[in-house]
Parts: sequence; C-alpha cells; structure tokens
Amino acid sequence: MSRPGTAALETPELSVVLPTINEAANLRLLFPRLKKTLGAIGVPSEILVIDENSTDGTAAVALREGATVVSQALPGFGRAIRLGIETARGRHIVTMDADGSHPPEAIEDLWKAREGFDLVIGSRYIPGGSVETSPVRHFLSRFLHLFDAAVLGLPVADGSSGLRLYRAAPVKALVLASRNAAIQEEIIVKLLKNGGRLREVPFHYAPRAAGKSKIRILDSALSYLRILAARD
Ligand SMILES: Nc1nc2c(ncn2[C@@H]2O[C@H](COP(=O)(O)OP(=O)(O)OP(=O)(O)O)[C@@H](O)[C@H]2O)c(=O)[nH]1
Ligand SMILES: [Mg+2]
Repeated sequence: MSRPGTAALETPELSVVLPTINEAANLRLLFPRLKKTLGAIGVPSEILVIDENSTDGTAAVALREGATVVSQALPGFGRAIRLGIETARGRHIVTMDADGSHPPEAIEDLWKAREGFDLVIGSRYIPGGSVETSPVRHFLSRFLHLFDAAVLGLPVADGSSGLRLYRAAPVKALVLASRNAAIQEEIIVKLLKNGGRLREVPFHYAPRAAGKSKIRILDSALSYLRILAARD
C-alpha cells in the first residue's frame, strides 16, 4: 500500500506486518482504520499479511485492500513474525495483531516516539495503558510479565506485547529461532545484547473483534526458557 501507482517502485518508509489465521472478518474492520492512520502518518507504506493456511478468505480480503499476502509454509506465530520482518521492505516495521486488539491508531503514537530508538513497544502495563481481556488471560499475561522481569531480566513493563515499531536494520540483523509467541521476548533480549535502545508507549488493548484465539501461551513455555540461554 502506498501512494496510488507507485507502490512497486517506491521504497516504503513503513511496513506493517499482520500475522493471520482466519481473520477475514477482522481484516475488513481493520483495513479502513489502518489506512487512515497510515495516511495521517503520511509516509510511503506497505501492508504485509503473513497468512497461515486461512480458509475464510483472509487472503482475498487482504489482496482486495491492496496488501501483499505472504503465504506461510511452516506453522507458528514466531515464524510468521520472522517471515514478516524478513519480507518487509520499509525502513521501519510495525508488527500488530490483525484481530482488533491492537488499535491501528496507536501506530501514530509509536511513530512519533521512534526517534533514537530501535524498538518502540506498545505497552499495556505502563501508566496510560490498559487491557480488556478475560481474567484467565490477564493472569497469564501478568505471570509472563513477572517471568520476563524476574527471570529474563527484561527492562520493560510489557515484553510480550506484539504491537511494536522497529527500526528495520537492527531487527533484520538478528538471528531468531522462536517458532511461537516467545519470539517477542527473544527479539528484545537479542536487540539489547546488540546495544539496541527501546522504549514503551501506552496503548489500550481491546478484546478481539471476531473469531477465535489462535495463540497458546503455554505451548511457548519451553521456548521462554530457551531464551535464557540467549542472554549474555
Ligand atoms: N500466520 C500466523 N498467524 C498467527 C498465528 N497464531 C496467531 N496468529 C495471528 O496473530 C495474531 C495474534 O493471535 P491471537 O489469536 O489474536 O492471539 P491472542 O491475542 O493471544 O488471543 P485472543 O486474545 O483470543 O485474541 C492474530 O492476528 C492471529 O491471527 C500463527 O501461528 N501463524
Ligand atoms: Mg488476539
């Protein structure tokens, strides 16, 4: 997605990476808001939908909206994020969920906060941030935060947040291994090890608009422990 007629020629300043499994209904809601935000930011941009075998017309919706669809051959959220980072052509990369939990309007806040940082994290757990989710999910998320802080030593309030703005070069340089949701922590650990700078800005996490959850936090448990070995 870019200024009409120039998409293929122009190097985008900003790539938006959306991992999807069966998110057609959510993409229909998301694209108008996302495009409005990208228009307000006002730099050449592209939208990449990293799709894993959706059967609900996700790819068709994405293509109709002018996004690039990348079909993911091997399964896993972490692999989707890695493929998105690899494929993105922009100097900056936003990753976000496609299900409406990450408001596209927040990208503007991340964008404004980017100067001097390799990663700007949209944070649920700093003042001004908030979260609407089930008590069980909230507990798991807070537990993960305790683990991130106490065991991995991450210096952030929301190390598992998937709403992020990266400077492309430092994150593309990382060798990443996580196949699942632990990718978020792995990226932080490895960026920091390379001297990367990061900050958080608050946002409001909404419930998914339609459809079912695809992520299994507990499946990632072993991977979180593996990240310990990647620290210095
Ligand atoms: N390509 C790909 N996308 C995935 C995978 N797992 C999740 N996603 C997408 O990644 C985003 C986040 O996943 P969700 O299922 O919303 O996970 P969640 O937010 O923890 O769960 P909910 O709170 O129920 O929404 C959504 O856009 C999903 O469609 C995966 O293995 N591959
Ligand atoms: Mg979700």
